[in-house]
Amino acid sequence: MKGSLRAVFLTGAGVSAESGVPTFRGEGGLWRNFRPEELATPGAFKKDPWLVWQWYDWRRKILSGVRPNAGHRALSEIEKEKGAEGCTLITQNVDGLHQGAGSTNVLELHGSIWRLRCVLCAAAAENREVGLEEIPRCACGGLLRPAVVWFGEQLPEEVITAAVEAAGKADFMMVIGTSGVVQPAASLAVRAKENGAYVVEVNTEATPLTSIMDVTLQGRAGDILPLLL
Ligand code: BJW
Ligand code: ZN
Repeated sequence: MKGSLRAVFLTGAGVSAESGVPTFRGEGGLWRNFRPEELATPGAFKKDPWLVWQWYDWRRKILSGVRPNAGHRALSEIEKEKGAEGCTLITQNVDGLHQGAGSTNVLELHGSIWRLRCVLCAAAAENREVGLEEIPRCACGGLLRPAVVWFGEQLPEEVITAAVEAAGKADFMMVIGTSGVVQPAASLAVRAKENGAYVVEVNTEATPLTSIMDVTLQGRAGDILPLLL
């Protein structure tokens, strides 16, 4: 991992699973029979903002009590060893655990659950309160929403632009703990591979991305990533 090779790590919910954060899909990943495709949408928020907020408040409560795990820590160590310039961490996670572990060159493709944004005036601010009794509101009166990316919404332009560039220039990409079904995140791995990167997957299960991988490491991120050090 040392030297001038450009490494990109693309992570998903599986990297936080060992911290006790539920994943989206698969066993134990659902909430009240909803699928993310049904709750994480602008339409769902428009129809029933309180229902969507209850989901986010439940998740923020869980997140406020968890800590980064050995997988997050290993990625932060790798960044320290290699230097942040040659080491880009692209995450789909909104939990902030990579930064909590000390990673600095982090691209949050799907935003952050700890930032709220007004649906009327777009004012945004960090907010870590949990245990909501009603929908939070902006000073302008508009409803506040989590500053995350829902289905059908564009990813933050500067973030996806930087991620596409990093993936295209990568010599090495490791894809960790993502089901690889959500776009455009999953296509970053394809882009890296097509541009000549050596691609490695770390996952407890096979995914739609497995077939393009040079190497697949089947197992838990928290067990496998520390071995890279
Ligand atoms: C372990 C482990 C352990 C467990 N160790 N591993 C092209 C084709 C078809 C559709 C589209 C397309 N382009 C765009 C779309 C539409 C859509 C999309 O992708 N749909 C597909 C589902 C079909 N995409 C979008 O709408 C995106 N926007 C967009 O493209 O804008 C332009 C556009 C607009 C309109 C039309 C067309 C284009 C936005 C996507 C936003 C996703 N948002 C969410 C919610 C974020 C906020 C929140 O957190 O609440 O992001 S959904 C949810 O899924 C969340 C995640 O980041 C994302 C990915 O999930 P992830 O991380 O992969 O988790 P899981 O649970 O799925 O998988 C966990 C994995 O870990 C599993 O594989 C386990 O095996 C593994 N694992 N424990 C290692 N210990
Ligand atoms: Zn406002």
